[in-house]
Amino acid sequence: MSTQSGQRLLWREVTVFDGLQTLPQSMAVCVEGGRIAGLWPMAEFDPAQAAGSIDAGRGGLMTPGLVDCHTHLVFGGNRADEFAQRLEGASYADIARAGGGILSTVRATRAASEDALFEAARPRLQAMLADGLTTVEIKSGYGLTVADELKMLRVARRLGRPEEGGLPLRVVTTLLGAHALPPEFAGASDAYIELVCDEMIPAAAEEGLADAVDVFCEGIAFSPAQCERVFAAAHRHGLARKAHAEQLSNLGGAALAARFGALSADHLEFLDEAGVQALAAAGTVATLLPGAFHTLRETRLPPLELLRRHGVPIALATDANPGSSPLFMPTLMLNLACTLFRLTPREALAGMTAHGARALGLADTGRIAVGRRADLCVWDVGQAAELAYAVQPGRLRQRVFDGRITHDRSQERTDER
Ligand code: DI6
Ligand code: FE
Repeated sequence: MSTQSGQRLLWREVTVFDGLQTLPQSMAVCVEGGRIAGLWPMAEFDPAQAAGSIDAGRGGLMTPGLVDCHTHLVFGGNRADEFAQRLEGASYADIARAGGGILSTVRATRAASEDALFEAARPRLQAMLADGLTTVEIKSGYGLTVADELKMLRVARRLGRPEEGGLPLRVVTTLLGAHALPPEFAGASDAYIELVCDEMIPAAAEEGLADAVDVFCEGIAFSPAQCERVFAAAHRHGLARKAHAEQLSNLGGAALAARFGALSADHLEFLDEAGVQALAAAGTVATLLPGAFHTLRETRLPPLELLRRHGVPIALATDANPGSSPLFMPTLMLNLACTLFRLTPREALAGMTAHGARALGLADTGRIAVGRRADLCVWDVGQAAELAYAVQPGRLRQRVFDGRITHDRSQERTDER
C-alpha cells in the first residue's frame, strides 16, 4: 500500500517504542493529516474512535522514523584508495597532513557539477530510507569556497524535495565551511576563517540554504579561538550551532559549543568531565558516532558513564562520509553503539529517534505521541532490542513519512524508485 496524504490510517496490536521507551501495552495508532491523531492501549480501544480509517496493518514494532543527525552525504568521488593506505599503516591524520583525506574529497567535490553531486548522493540516501530513515542532517564542508559550499547546500536541500527529483524525507542542512583549511589558504587559516564568517555564513543565511553552522575543532583543523569566531558569526545570522569536538584530542571544543548554546557536540571520545558538565548545563546534546570510531579503529571510548550521570541526552548518527565513516546504514549504528560504546539497545534507539531530533532542534519528529508528525517505521521484529542486536537489513515492513506510507514491504512495492 502506498497512501496519499490526508488519508486516515489505523494500525492495531502494535508494540510501540515512543522514542524514549517501549510502551507497556499493545497499542492502536491512528494517523491523519500528517500527524499522529490517536494512540490507545488495545484494551481501551473502541473501533468507533477510528471509524472510516484505512486498515494499515497489525502487529510488529512501531518506532519513530529514524533520525540521522550527522552526515556528510553530499561529496564527489570516494576514498577507497586511502582505505587501502590505512591498511598499509598510514593513519587518518598522516593522510590528511599529506594533502589527502578531506582535501582529496574537496578536489573531487569542487570538480563535480550540482547535478553530478545530486545523482551521486541520491542512491546513498535512498538506501538509508529503505533502512527506516525519515530525517537526515547533511553538512557541506567539501567545497571550502563560498560558491562550492553553497553548491553543496543546494544539493542537500534538493535531496529532500520529491518535486525536484529528491526523496520523501526531512533534510536539515548545516554549513561546515570550517571543516578543513583549503590549499589556497595554506599558512593563512585566520584569513580563511574570516572568509567563513564574513562571506560564507552571511551568504548561506541570506539564501536560506543552511539551518545550522558546524566547525571541526581539532589539531588537524581549527583552533577553539577560530571556532569561537565562527560560532559568533552563526549566532549573529540566526543560525544554530554544532561542533565536531574532542574526536582525536581534547581542545575544549564541546564546552565552547555549549557556551554558544549549540544544539549538539559530536564525536566526543576525548571529552572530560568539565566538558560533560558544560553540555549538561547548556542542554546541548552529545552525539556519538560509532561508525567513525569503528572505521578509524579508535581505542579511546566516549565517556558514557559521565554522560549518563550528568543526564546529557545522547544522540547517535552515522557520520556518513567518504573517509572516516563510509557507512550508509542507520540501523548498523544501533548495533555498533551497543557493541563498541556499550549503550543499551534502548539508549541506542532513543539516540536515533527522540535525541537525534533534539540534536537538530526538531520538536515535532522523533517521538510517537498524539500531535507529533507521523514519521514512523513498522518493523518485523518482536521487541525494540532486536533492532540493535542483529544487523539484518530487510526488517522494515512499512515506512511512513508525514502521514503517508512510502514503503510497504508487505505489498512488495515502494514508490521510491
Ligand atoms: N570529522 C569526521 O568524522 C568527518 N569530518 C570531520 O570533521 C570526516 C570527513 C572525511 O574524512 O572526509
Ligand atoms: Fe562528521
